[in-house]
Amino acid sequence: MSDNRIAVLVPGKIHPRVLETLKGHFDIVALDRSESPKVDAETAARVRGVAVSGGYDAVWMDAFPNIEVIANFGVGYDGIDVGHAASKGIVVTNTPDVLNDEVADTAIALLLNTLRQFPQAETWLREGRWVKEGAFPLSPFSMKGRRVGIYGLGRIGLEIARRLEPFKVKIGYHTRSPRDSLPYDYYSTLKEMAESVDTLISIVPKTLETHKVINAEILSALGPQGVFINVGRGWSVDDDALIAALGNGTLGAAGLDVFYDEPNVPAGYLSLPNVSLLPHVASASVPTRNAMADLVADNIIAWFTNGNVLTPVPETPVKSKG
Ligand code: A2R
Repeated sequence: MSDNRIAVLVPGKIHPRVLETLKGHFDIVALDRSESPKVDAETAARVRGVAVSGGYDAVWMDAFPNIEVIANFGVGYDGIDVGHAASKGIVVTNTPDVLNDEVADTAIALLLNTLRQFPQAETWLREGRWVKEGAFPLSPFSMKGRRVGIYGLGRIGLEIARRLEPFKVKIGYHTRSPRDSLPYDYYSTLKEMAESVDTLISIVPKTLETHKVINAEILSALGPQGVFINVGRGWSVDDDALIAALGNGTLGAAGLDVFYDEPNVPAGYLSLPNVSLLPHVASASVPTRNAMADLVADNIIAWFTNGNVLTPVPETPVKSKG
């Protein structure tokens, strides 16, 4: 470790490309994730930047008195205590936009898998059941004629809407503020949208307002032909209500890429035939994860070269270092 290079902390695991790039510019302080950091005061004082995947809390911020920037790997930054960062004048960055296409593609794939049961059909073939038992049963649902409501029409939600257009489905959305000049129906409440559509796609961030909002009432409004897709955060779903609705036919089917307490998936889902489950892979392709890794590193490099960052989160100030 050289004394005149800026030190950047990497707590826990991160995409290897982040480390490779940062090593060319900074000293890396790599620490295991634990409740509080185990580091000597001199090293702690040298750390001025953090590159992190999966969360960074107030205890870890306070343990390094000279942090200026925290770069999060991922567009969702709910794991970072941004309120605490803002109070200390620390800039937080995330990785928006570079994953929009991948996540939107995954949402459409998951929707089709859920409606048409393609994963189950492939298993049918692989297990030799096509030969022994004949054709795979007809899928109960189809994309045709669906009325789709998108909960969250931000950067990713808009890409999902655009991809849905060629499917000739009806498209609506719910956000707190309507977006200008879009050809989609706006609903001012989630409930109103759920009552008007039969397909709900959730792509909202994890915030206090979005906690378990996909509940029994919303699921029952979607109805027995209804399908729920989640590529946002598991936090937004009342799992007990969803498992019950899928089990008793209140809701037709669901496709989930995200869960409340990842990587733990409630056992209730695993035994249901009408849910399609993915292990949070929406952005998980080599090219997209490389782009996310580059943006993490570029934010830190930009801060220490120009005194600015590329993609700050709205809650933290972008103070120029002048
Ligand atoms: O409500 P608005 O007008 O701020 O619209 C945002 C919407 N949204 C909500 N809609 C209804 N009720 C809420 N309480 C609520 N909170 C936020 O979610 C906006 O349309 C959308 C978020 O869009 P972006 O900030 O552009 O996020 P992006 O990049 O689309 O990613 C969404 C989330 C991430 O936060 C991760 O959790 C996940 O997807 O990967």
